[in-house]
Amino acid sequence: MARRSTEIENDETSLETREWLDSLEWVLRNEGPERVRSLLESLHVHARRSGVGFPFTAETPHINTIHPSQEVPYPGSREIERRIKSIIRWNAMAMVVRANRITEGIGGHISTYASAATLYEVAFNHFLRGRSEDHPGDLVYFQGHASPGIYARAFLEGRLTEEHLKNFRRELAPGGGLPSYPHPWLMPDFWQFPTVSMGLGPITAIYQARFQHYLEDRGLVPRTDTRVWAFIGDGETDEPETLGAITLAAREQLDNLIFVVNCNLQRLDGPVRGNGKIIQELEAAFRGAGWNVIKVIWGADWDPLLARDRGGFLVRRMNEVVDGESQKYSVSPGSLIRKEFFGRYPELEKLVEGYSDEQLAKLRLGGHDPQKVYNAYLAAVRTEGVPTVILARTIKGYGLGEAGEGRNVTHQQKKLNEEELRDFRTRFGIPISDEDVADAPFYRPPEGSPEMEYLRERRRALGGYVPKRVIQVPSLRVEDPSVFDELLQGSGGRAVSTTMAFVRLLTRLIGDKRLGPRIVPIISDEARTFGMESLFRKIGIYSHAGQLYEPVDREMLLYYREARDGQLLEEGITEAGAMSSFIASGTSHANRGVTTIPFFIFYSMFGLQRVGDLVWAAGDSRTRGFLIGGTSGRTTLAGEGLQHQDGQSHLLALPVPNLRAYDPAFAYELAVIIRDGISRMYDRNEDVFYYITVGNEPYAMPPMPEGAEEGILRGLYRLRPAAAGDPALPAHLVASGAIVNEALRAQAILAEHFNVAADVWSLTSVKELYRDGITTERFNRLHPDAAEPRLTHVEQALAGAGGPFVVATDSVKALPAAICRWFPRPPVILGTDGYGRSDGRPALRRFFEVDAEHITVAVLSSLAADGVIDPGVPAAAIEELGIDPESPDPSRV
Ligand SMILES: Cc1ncc(C[n+]2csc(CCOP(=O)(O)OP(=O)(O)O)c2C)c(N)n1
Ligand SMILES: [Mg+2]
Repeated sequence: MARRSTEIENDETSLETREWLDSLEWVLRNEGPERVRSLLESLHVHARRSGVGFPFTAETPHINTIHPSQEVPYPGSREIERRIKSIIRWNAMAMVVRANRITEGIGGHISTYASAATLYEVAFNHFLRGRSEDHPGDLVYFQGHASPGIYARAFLEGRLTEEHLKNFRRELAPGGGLPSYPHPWLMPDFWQFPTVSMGLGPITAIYQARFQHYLEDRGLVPRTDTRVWAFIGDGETDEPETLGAITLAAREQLDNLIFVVNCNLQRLDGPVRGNGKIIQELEAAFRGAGWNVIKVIWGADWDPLLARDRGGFLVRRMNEVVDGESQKYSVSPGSLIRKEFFGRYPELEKLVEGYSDEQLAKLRLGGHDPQKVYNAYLAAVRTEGVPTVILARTIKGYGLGEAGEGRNVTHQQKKLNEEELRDFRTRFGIPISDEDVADAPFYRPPEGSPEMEYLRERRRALGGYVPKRVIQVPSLRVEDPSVFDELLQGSGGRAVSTTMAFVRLLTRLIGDKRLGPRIVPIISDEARTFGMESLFRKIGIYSHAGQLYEPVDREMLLYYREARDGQLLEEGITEAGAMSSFIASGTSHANRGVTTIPFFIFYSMFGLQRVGDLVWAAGDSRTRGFLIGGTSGRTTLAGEGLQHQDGQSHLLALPVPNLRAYDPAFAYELAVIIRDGISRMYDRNEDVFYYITVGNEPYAMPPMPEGAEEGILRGLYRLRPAAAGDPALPAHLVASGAIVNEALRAQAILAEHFNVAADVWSLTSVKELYRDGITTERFNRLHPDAAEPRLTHVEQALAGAGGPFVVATDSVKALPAAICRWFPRPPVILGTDGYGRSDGRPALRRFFEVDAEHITVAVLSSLAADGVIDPGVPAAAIEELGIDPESPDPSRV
């Protein structure tokens, strides 16, 4: 095995190299690191100028960033902290083991927290500030799968009971239990950030840190040193969201942001980079992006070895061992480590001559060494001007021994047998007897014990418990309710789009004295698309750096104005980033004690479809705010074709429980919906958020019909009753968004040419009707003995309406199909299933069969099927209206 590397021999041990190194050492000792840096820089420049090229490297050697000489001593009691940590380890493990005994296969994770315990405990005991009168507290994104450890700590702190722990992953048990992962929806006083969909924690943490600067720069909160901590898995860094926004963090100088990546080298199935080195790879990525990178790879046990490694053999060996091999060494006996790791070079073998095999097996890694972790955190919080990432090397399943430590199966390990429990107990010194250990009882030290006193004192000193979600904000209303009037009164015949109406309303709202400053418009490079560029000048684009250049369009009225107190968040082309800002803003009432009102306006096709998981996380986070899906409607967005024409976002909004979704046709509908939204979210404090689609088709906006408001909010109202046609030939046209205009046109055709008296209904929200419908159905199902069954809103609205029903929408047919069982009879549904096409609106509506002519034929065909009119009538109408019955089925071509 032993191999003498000629390369090393020639380099590290050659006389010439030694002389250079000795000189460097002398300079370091006598003149300090600054001088060393400057000398190396000069050498580098000189070499370059002499034509010596250097291969690019963004990596530093695979050793700790902080040299032992730069460390400060540990400030706390290592011994008591170790005991507290051990107890938390035990309870976290016991929670999972017990849950799986009660319900086979209920899941849970032992090994993730086992590897991260030191990373968390050092932070809890010395860094994470709780929210108090004097400080808003730090914002901490816990790794989702580490939740057993966070619960176990809260149990010691007295914030959770034994009952809670017993019912981990059994929330539906009597008395309630604990959710598997961090969910503010399920524990609104505890969890702040849903992190378990991997990648969402990191990206939302970055935008959270930026949003903290935004709030401070705009003077909405006092400037503080609140920090955002994100604990992340190394496997999680594979998610594009994890690394996708790290350049923003550096560009924005987010020194209030700290990433802690738990580099246990494993993910669920196996090694993160078996054939490579994840720590080095991440170092390069973060350094390249401009972050301060602190590697915490080796524990203090390695310091003397590194100090004696004069020839650089140890560092070389550390650099060359790939992660798959490292993982193996971390669970191998000392004899194997001696043979395979140190045995590679005779100098290394010699280095550990005085070490027993047992000592070699116990050489601790950096992420398990509180001294190293403390110093990394200290350096991170002292860093100015750039964000910090800590790459901490740990062992997955640390302490599980044979039950899974460092094994590829460890992520899924949920059961420990009696012997394994006993070993765990003994290893961590938990005072549980041999008789009791098999039951995996929870353990809390008695009140007054040094552990409890210490734990409480530490949290007191740091301002209180973490995590904790607190809401103490006054409700918020518009100062001037007349801001909505303009939209309610209609456009006076002028053709405008609902998008234009929205921008008008937003501008008015921003001008409102009370509400205005709290509004946070968010854009992902589409402000001009939606005609919002006037906001650039008016309220400014937020930039922490201000504007360091004279914009090219400075002469123009609406120039691109960036400002430190700018109000608009122009995120660039990142819907995921913009959604993260939306969440940060929409939860600022809970996380920073100030209400802000986000309006994120985006291309509807690149919203729920593209960042649906972030929308789900927004719901879980109890985010309040408005998502505005612009240019929606498969046939309303002309020209853009297959990739842009959205006919499904409302269907995707349907399953998000607290998301209210509206598809208004007219400006007044929009005004009523937004007015109600503001009232619900900021005055009545409901944890809902809104998805409202707007279109870019201009048409005259009518004034609001008398008494329409309730129907608009419920989702359906009679917009225009039939004014002509034979009352004995009734029909009902139900339409949403811009297709309402097609229904109105069909109403006229039907009356004029076919004597049919059709009412037109505006369907503002399928989702509201659906929610009401399933709740009503459920009540009736469970109360069969009630005097009267309850009626759904659809049933109430359409009661007594005779004749056929045709529903026409710019969405897929499955959307209105969700509510059609409450119609007096099954309606004909016209919708836009299929891939879009690049063409104008009339051609698109004909192609997708949602135009007035198709609506007309649908009514006539229904009447013929009812036997009310002759089948020849619709057949002739198909001909007369220019419809080709043999045209291709748009849902299939
Ligand atoms: C988006 C997403 N995909 C998959 C999962 C399932 N999952 C849960 S944990 C895990 C592995 C985590 O590995 P790592 O990030 O390294 O964390 P560790 O447990 O090793 O600390 C996976 C794939 C998830 N939670 N989210
Ligand atoms: Mg991992």
